[in-house]
Amino acid sequence: MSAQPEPCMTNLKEAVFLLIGTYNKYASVEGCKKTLSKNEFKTLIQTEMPELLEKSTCEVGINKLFTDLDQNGDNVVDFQEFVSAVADLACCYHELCPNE
Ligand SMILES: [Ca+2]
Repeated sequence: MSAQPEPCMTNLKEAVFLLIGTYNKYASVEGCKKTLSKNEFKTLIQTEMPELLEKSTCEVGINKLFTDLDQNGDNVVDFQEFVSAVADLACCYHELCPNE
């Protein structure tokens, strides 16, 4: 599936396509283009969400995060595993930024 914008783009659809496009951008760098290797995952986190990791424990943090996300233990993070983590993250941010 290509992440091409649709004619009737809403904010939510745009967010979904952005999520897909961001995943695909990093997943397509090496090996299987549909999954994130540990290297691709590391680049994604360091580029898109550097605040998730303390600099002093960066490598340890990346490994732990990768292991946590790789739910089926096949040593790659597929899109479903990635989206599941993003959903958890969205819940955290939602708690931090209540709709008042
Ligand atoms: Ca996996």
